[in-house]
Amino acid sequence: TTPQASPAPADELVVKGTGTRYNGEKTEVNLYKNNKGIYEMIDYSKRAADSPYQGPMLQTYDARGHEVASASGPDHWPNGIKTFQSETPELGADFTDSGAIDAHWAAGKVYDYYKNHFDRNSLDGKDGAIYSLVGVVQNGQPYDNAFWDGAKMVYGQGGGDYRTFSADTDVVGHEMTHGVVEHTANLVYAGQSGAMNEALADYFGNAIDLEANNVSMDDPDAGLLGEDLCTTLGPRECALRDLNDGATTSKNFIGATYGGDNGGVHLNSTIFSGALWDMREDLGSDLADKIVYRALSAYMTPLDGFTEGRAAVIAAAQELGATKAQLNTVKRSFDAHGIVPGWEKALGVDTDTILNKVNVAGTGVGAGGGKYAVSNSNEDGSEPYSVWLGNTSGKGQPQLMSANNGDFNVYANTDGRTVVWADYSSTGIKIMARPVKGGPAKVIDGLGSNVSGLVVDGDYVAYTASNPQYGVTNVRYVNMRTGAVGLVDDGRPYNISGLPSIKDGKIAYAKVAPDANGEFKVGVEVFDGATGARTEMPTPDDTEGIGQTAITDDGVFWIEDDDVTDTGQAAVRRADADGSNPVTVTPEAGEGALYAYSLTASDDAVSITSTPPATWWANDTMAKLYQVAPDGKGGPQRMSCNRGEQAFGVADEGRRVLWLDGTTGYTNLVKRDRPAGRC
Ligand code: ASN
Ligand code: ZN
Repeated sequence: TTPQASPAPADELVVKGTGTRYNGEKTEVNLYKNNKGIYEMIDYSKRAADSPYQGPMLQTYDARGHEVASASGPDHWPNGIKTFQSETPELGADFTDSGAIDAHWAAGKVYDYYKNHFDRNSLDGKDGAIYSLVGVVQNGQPYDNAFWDGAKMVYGQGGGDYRTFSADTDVVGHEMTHGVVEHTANLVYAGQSGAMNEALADYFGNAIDLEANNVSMDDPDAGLLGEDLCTTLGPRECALRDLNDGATTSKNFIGATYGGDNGGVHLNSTIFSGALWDMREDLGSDLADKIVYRALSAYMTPLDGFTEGRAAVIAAAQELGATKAQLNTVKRSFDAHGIVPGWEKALGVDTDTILNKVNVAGTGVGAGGGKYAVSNSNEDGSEPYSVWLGNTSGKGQPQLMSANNGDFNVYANTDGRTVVWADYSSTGIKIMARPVKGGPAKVIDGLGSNVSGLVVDGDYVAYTASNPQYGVTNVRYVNMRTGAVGLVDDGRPYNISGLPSIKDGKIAYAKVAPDANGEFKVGVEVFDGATGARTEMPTPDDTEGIGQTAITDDGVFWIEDDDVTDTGQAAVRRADADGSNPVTVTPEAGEGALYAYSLTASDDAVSITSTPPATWWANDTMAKLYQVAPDGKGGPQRMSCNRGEQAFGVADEGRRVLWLDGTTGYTNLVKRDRPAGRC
């Protein structure tokens, strides 16, 4: 836990030390000489003499070699770390190379900026102590990042191409501004409000960098964030972001779901910060900074989106007496970045929203029999997940199915009669089932670790779990009526099975198993719960990979990758449940080929998630849903023309599909009842 700020022993509270910054500049730093005569990186100078509070304001800790996990979160503090210490007030190369000088010096500059411009007393506005932990690592390796964890700044040690992340004043300003944001508007760190949180951290981070280092707004690199972090790359190549990148909502808004950068908080921040930075260029730094700070501290609220953010800045400008011309400049800055009321409408979303802001990562959506089941969290995704059930039509109110027990309730699925999910707690994983019509939730199985991929139909539930006996994963099934449990592939040594689907007591799954010659073969199999029989589906002997399966009254479907030399395309194939009548639903190459990544099917349609190869985030290369007839006739059509990420598609009945959609910057559960066609 956070150490208490101890009242200072009557030694020398403020001693001027000297050191050298990463950029070679000699600088003064405030040190504290303790009663053993040691100089510590503690700065007592910042607090006003008449402050009712006591103790050190700024403390910079030597966290070199400590794991980032031990340092992140207000309740985590690495074991036994101490402030940086020296026997003399002249701090040598070690203090430079560790990033200690820059961290300590810059923290003082950030404090001064907020105090001098806005009379703000520290990050919390209440003279709260400021802790900087410098030099953490990740799994013993360089950690190329920095963050505000709700109570302190933590800087990664860097290494190779990167310096320790305190090396750039804008990064220090950015992280400390997260602290200011938390104690003012408290913008929720997800989706659009999260991108604004990031934008404000970048805006003030850069403003502070320019002031502290005497750089003018006219400098072509003034809008770069993190440009000084690199050991070899120049500023432009090194920078993490550029507030002058000209990003707009219409061209550049990345519709990632919560699983991607909390819904694009960094990916979309320069749209908002770019508008603020334009304003700063046109109004001058003094007025612009006052307006932005006033907007942040008096007008913005936690769930604001870009449009509310614009309104907050305009309101602050008005309150501060901006002229009509200045107000027009403010509006023009937002206009130029596409931040205008109703901008999301122009995205042309063609889906029905079933649930708003489903802030969960990695735990999909289930559907069947007209019902959906999905995990949900709170506004910033920080709360344990609970399972909700609702109608896929969108009518009526969703119901809470899992206990509010502090566990992570995940991988929910339903056939319209029963809801199943996995309850992850600190003591283990339970497989839960609860009737849709009412009645308590029951534990139906309790074995396994790494549980995922739950499916349910009628009496049967199947899921993937680690099999401790052979250290592999297998599909396990439960017959809820008889209580029978087992592994679909019988748990034979070295058999691996996964990606299950289920219909009328038949479970389809992908498997890897040695053949008679001991050679490993991948394939698809169907296990019949009633007879115990296993039927192989017709896949080529030399297939390279099998993906998700689906089973319906119509047959068995699977993803099949026969060529690993292409750019990642994969075919979708089907056969009757007895393995006969194989059909290529979508091919691996040529017209209609998809980057098939996942699959879901009803009796009327097969819906395929396609994920083209990508080296960076772009709407075009994020997951998209396609739908095709079970026999492949007519070829695949786009399910929806929404331009953002379409993740965790799940078929209900008919042609209806639900999925998590990130297009608007919020992770919404959406549906369509038929494909959109061509986009
Ligand atoms: N440096 C990042 C930031 O402060 C760390 C993070 O992703 N939270 O935004
Ligand atoms: Zn940030």
